[in-house]
Amino acid sequence: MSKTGLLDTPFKPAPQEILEQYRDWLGEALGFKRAVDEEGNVVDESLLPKIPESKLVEIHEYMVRARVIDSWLLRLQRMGRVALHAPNKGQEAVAVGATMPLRPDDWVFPSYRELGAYLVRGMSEEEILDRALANADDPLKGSDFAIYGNRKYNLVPAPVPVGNQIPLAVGAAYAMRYMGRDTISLTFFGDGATSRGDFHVGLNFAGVFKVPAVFVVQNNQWAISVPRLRQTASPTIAVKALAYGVPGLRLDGNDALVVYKVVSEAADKARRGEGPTLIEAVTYRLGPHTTADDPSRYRPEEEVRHMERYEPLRRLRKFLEKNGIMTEREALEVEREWDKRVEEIARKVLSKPELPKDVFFENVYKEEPWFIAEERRDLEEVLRLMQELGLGDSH
Ligand SMILES: Cc1ncc(C[n+]2csc(CCOP(=O)(O)OP(=O)(O)O)c2C)c(N)n1
Ligand SMILES: [Mg+2]
Repeated sequence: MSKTGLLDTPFKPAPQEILEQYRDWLGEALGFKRAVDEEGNVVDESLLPKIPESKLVEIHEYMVRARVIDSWLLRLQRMGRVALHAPNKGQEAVAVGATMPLRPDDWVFPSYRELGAYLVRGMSEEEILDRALANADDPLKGSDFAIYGNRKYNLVPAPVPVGNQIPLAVGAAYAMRYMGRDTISLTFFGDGATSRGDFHVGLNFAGVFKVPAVFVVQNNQWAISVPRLRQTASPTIAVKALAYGVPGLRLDGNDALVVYKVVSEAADKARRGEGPTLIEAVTYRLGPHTTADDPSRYRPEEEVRHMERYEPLRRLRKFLEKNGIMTEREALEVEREWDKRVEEIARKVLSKPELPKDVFFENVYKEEPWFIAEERRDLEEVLRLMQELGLGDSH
């Protein structure tokens, strides 16, 4: 693709060079890339990543782990031990496929449906459950409005306000280049987030300053109860990037291999200083928006049944089996094994002590000011009183 400057020819059409570049971009933004179809058949050899079999087995294992921890979070929420969970089922290929090609020193800015990304970055199931239960080992010490994340893994805690991570990822990418590093940032967000100002602010800055960032849109067709067609009149989400001078492309987000391939190319490009890319990963949210949602009120069950045959784990397993890498039975064994392991972890995590009640006074000020000390004394007084009246425990 030719390198063109900004359009600086007022009162004239854009130069041929720009028109050609945009024609290419438009094709990609309206098209649809897929390496493996829902029956596990290779449909485009050129879109398969050139990675060893062991890497394919690893992709499968991470996707299994993401599905297993997701189901445990759901169970623990139903048991009343986890306050809220946003199910990931059906979107594991995007989270895993997009994070695996990154380097450990790259930065990941997830949304709230990327358990697979946390695992790939090195976070353990135990840490994820400690956080979800907000027990004494919770790395974020019970703080609300931040989901997981840990500096150890260059994994930024996901903000609850939709799309807030987009300008943060852009700023971090800009800072990395400013500091002369060749690290990049990758951020995940949903179709709904592309209607927020933060998306447009972030993309605009990224386009103007050619920051080393990769934007991965998990287009799962729904933003709570708002369907994709009510979200935007744009024919695709990818096409929105073009307005900011950023290439956008569209792919099958339930095909882990095409996600891996396209993200690794976008990451290399960003690393070489050739600017950002937006990738629209077309997928489907098989579960409810969160455990506080009842999707039967706004979407027909038949739609979900229909989309199940496209789900990413089934597809990868068919591909692995057809290529003699792993049988269906072996794949199910991997799942059973992880389910057993996570059950043990869940038992361990459930028996850990709670956070101390005054934990929210910590990590705010380096030195405690008088008014916090006063609030802390008030809390102690309330807790003492509650205990006297038999209204709570003694933490
Ligand atoms: C600024 C803001 N507005 C509204 C909400 C409530 N809310 C939480 S998730 C969500 C839908 C987001 O949809 P999408 O970006 O498609 O992500 P998905 O949940 O589908 O993964 C909304 C409206 C919020 N958290 N933040
Ligand atoms: Mg969505």
